[in-house]
Amino acid sequence: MRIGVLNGPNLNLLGQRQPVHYGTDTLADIEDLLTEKGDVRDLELLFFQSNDEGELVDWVQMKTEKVDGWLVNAAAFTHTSVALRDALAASDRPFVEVHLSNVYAREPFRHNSLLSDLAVGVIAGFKSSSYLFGLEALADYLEENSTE
Ligand code: CA2
Repeated sequence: MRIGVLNGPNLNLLGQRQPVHYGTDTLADIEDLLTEKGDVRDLELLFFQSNDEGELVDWVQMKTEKVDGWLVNAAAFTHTSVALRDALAASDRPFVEVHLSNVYAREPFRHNSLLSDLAVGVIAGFKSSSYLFGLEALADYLEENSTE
């Protein structure tokens, strides 16, 4: 199975600031952890990060036919992007939404997600482990719902 791992704005700064919310792992560290887990679960992972909403939408459109599902941390676009929501909905591929921080313990504007009602599930608050839990959950979901 192939999974697209989508990371939104400012996540390229991980490891440099705000460790209380986001931990100390860099995005490259997280991608390495996911690759290790992917090898164990026989998953091929495609990674993409952008600070640009249109680039994220383009990537979803471009990779849709190549992936079985998505692991998504849309960062601030979680709370604002109808365009990314529409792109994920149009892709018709299941996705798990992940967040490093516990968004529900933060400012009220972070409590609303434009993606979560479309997601298979949401994992938040476990720093880089949120991605690992999310990948496990998505792989289990895809295996259980495979038509092959
Ligand atoms: O907790 C998460 O994973 C978030 O998706 C992270 C977003 C935030 O807007 C969401 O509400 C929750 C922010 C990512 C910014 O990442 C930074 C990393 C290091 C330094 C500054 C920002």
